[in-house]
Amino acid sequence: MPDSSERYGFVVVSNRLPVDRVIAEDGSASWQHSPGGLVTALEPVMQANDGAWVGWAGQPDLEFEPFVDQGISIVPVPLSAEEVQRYYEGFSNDTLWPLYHDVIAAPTYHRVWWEAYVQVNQRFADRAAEITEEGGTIWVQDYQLQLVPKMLREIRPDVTIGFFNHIPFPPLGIFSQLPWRKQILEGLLGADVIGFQRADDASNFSRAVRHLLGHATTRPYIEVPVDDESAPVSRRGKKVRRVLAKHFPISIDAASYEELAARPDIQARAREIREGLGNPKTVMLGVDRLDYTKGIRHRMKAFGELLADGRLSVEDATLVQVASPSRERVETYKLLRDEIELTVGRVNGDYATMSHTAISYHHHGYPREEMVALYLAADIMLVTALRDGMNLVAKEYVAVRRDNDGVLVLSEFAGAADELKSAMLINPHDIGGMKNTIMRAIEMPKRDRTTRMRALRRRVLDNDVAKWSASFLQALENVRPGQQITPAP
Ligand code: GDG
Repeated sequence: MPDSSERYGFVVVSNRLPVDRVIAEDGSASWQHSPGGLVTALEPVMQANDGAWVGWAGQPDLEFEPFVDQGISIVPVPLSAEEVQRYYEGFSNDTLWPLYHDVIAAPTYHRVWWEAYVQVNQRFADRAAEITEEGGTIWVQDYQLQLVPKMLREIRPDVTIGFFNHIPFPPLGIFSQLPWRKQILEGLLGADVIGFQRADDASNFSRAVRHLLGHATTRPYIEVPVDDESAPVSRRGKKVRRVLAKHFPISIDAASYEELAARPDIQARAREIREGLGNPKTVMLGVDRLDYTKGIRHRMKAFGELLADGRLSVEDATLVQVASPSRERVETYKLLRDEIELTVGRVNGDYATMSHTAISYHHHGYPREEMVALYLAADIMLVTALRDGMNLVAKEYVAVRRDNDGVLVLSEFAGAADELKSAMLINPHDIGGMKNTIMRAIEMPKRDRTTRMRALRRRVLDNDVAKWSASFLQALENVRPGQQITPAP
């Protein structure tokens, strides 16, 4: 166990720690790894760097000493039940999340939520500042902690600060709704490097900074005015600090997915899944957290209409939908679950037979082995997000398809669409277009499937999560405070 005065050269800060506390039936407590995009992405980096991870353990009022889990020092930030409700469920998941995802659901603005957000961000910043060694590097993750970079810089000007936004950054017209828009921008600008998923996110951010704060930007840099006499002088004659705001598309640990996909027991499980579904000609799959951004209803509507039109029958095609439970205490998510389950019930009620179901719906989380078996069992992967920072599911599906088969239907509103151009790209709002694309995917000749999947695989295997973190950390190393500003030509 690390003692509480231990210092680390590399510290990751995120809302959630990469562990869950589980209580067994006999009442004993233990720690378990938790799934999710961020954990999947950062675990290998942390293990390789012997780093510390600062975050919340997922339960209110849980205080414990730091401990080491799979080579990562786990450093807790406790939250009270009221803070969880205001900072996390409220401001993070009911204000920022819908605002940053194109207001698909209406964001709620509450001043007490904002106050809790400020207070909790300060606690994360203080904890990270306490455990980071002189001249160390701190990498802050995601929208729950956008004020942390500025707070850190105020306490620890010696450290290098990175921030990565896993979700989209909205266009100015939408971002401007936020009553605390300036504070958020200033909070982020405390970082040396601000990473986004897509180039569009980075330009949305720079535009917001120009319009709302009036700072000069020369892509990909932002010039933040500072008081520091030793700071370099900008073209406008001001002392400035230069912040890099750029896209670093996140990825997956592709090799580990390939390994799982090569395992005979997992391949056998994939066959068993198909048999369990009554061996339809085509198995289609959706895997998402149960979230309104993921377009689950749009996908079900398209599939239901294909059955209604008689273009598909349940012997031809089954849709397997894994909707892992998410944010169940937030009202919008409760309503969404009801709507989705109503749709599943209707479609199955209308079209399922005694031997074939239409939508095989699972409101569960599964072990990764089972997810890989599902990917292998699926002829068509449906990623129909209305807005998504990246979408790792799309990349995971591609990584496991060592057979170069399978078709990825991918929303152009997912960050992954910028890279995975050989997928069948769709606009999920266009239900007619989505139906036609699904039919084209079902009917696609093997040769075309192989050509597309080969290209997709090359992209994902060559750009894995190790490359993502290496390029972000390289950028951090390059942009230290006090660097000269290169004059524009
Ligand atoms: C955010 C951004 C961005 C899901 N259900 C189970 C399970 N999962 C895993 C998937 C995948 C991950 O969770 C989900 O990642 P996504 O990228 O699809 O989506 P978000 O959770 O919304 O993640 C997103 C990401 O951050 C990373 O930056 O791409 O845009 O919204 O890895 O496989 N894993 C297991 N059982 C499940 O039931 N084991």
